[in-house]
Amino acid sequence: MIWNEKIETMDREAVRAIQLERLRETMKRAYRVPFYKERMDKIGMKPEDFKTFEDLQKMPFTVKTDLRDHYPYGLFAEPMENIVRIHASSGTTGKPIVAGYTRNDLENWAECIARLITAAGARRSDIAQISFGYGLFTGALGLHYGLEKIGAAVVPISSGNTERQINLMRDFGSTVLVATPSYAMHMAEVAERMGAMKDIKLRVGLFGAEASTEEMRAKLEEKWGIIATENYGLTEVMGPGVAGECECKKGMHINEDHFFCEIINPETGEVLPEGEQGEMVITTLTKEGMPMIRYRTRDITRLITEKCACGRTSLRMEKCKGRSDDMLIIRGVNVFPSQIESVLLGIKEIGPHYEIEVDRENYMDKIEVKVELIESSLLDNFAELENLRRSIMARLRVVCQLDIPVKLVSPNTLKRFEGKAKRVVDRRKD
Ligand code: DLL
Repeated sequence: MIWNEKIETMDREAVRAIQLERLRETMKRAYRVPFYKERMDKIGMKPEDFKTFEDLQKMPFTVKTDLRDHYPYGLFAEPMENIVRIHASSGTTGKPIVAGYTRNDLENWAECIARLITAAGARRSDIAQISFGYGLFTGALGLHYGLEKIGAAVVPISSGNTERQINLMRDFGSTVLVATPSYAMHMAEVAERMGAMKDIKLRVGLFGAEASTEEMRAKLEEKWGIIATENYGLTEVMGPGVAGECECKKGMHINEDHFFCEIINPETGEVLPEGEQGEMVITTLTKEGMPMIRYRTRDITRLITEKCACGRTSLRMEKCKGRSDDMLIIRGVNVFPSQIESVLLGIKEIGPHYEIEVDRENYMDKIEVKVELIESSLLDNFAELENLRRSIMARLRVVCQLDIPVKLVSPNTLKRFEGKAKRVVDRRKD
C-alpha cells in the first residue's frame, strides 16, 4: 500500500520541478534569517536567483556549530507567534540543537511519517507501541503523529521500564514496535527471559535514530518474528521522516518533495556524482519554522537511483555506514563501528551487545572490543574460549584491516541502552 500514490510514484521530472519551485520559496523564507541573508548577500544572490540546484550549490554549508552559535532561536524564520512546537537534541557536547515548527511543519511532518510507516507495512488496524523516549527528542512525537494520521492505535509508553514494556506489549497486543534497534534488541532479551515471546503479536518494527547493520536487522527479525525496517532523520531538518524503508528493505525512500539531498566528499566538500558514497547534505524544501540550507549531516551514505520494486519513484538512501565524526582512526587506519558490529553479530557464540574502547598509550592508539558470550559455561573452557577469541579477531582483521584485541565477558554484563546506544568509549578525547 502507498500512502500518497500521487506524490510517491511521480515521475522524476515532476519531482525535480516541485523541488525547484519549493527551493525558491525556501530561499525567500531563509532570507528573513539574518544568518542566511548575510550569506546570500555575500555571494551576491537574491532569493529569486536560485533557479537551479547548481545555484543552490553556491551557498556555503550549514553546520552544527552554526545552530549552536544561534542558540536557541536565532535560525527561526517565523516569529514565535507562529511557532507551535519546539524540539531539541542534546548531542554530546555543548548547547542543544533547537528546532521550531509551525502548524504547517507539524502537518508535513505527520505526512512524511505516514508515508514511510505505510511503506514499512504499518496499517490503521495496528497497535503501535512507541518505545522512544518522549520529550524534546523528535523520535517519539514524530512517529506518534504519523501513526495517528494513518489511524493506528498509538501506545505512547516511552522508553525504559522494560519488563513493563513487555507486559503491556503482550496485554495490549502491540503489533508495531517503534524503538532504536539497540533498545529493541534489549527488549527482546527481556521478553525471552520473561518467557513472553510466545504471546507477543508484533509484526513490524519501525527502527531508527541510530546506525545499525544488516546483521542487527537479521537478529531482530529472528528474535521478534517481525519485518524490521529502518527510518532516518535528524532534528535539524525535522526529526524522523526524512526517509524510510519499504517492505523491500533495499534503501530508505527519501521524501524528496520535502528534502533535497546531496552527497559530498566529507574532506573536500565537493559534490559527488550520483551513486557515490559520501556525506549527506540536506536542504529543507517546506520547513517554515526553521529552514535549513545545505545542512551537513555528517552521515555517510549513498543515494540509490535504481527503481524500487515497490513502485515508489523516489531516490533512496543506503543504510548509513556511520557518521564521519564517529569514524575511528586507529594508528592511521579508518574504522567505522558499523564494520565491527557487522563482524560481531555474525558470530553465533556471542550476543549482540559490545563495547569499543579506544585509548592512547605512549602515543600509540589502542583499541579493544568487549563482547558478551551467550553461554557462561564457555568461560570454564579456556581452550575453546581462546579459539573463539582468535577467530573473532581474525574476522575483524579481514574486515577492518587492523588487529583488534577482543575481550569476552560473561552474559548480561555490558551496559544496555533504552535510547541511542553508545558503543564507543574514546578516551583519547579526554
Ligand atoms: O534521531 C531523529 C530520528 C528519530 C530518526 C527516530 C529516526 C527515528 P537526532 O537525535 O537529531 O534525530 O539524531 C540525528 O541520528 O544525524 C544520524 O547520525 C542518526 N540517525 C538517525 N536515524 C538513523 C538511521 C533523530 N536510520 C542523527 N541510521 C543523525 C543511522 C541514524 N543513523
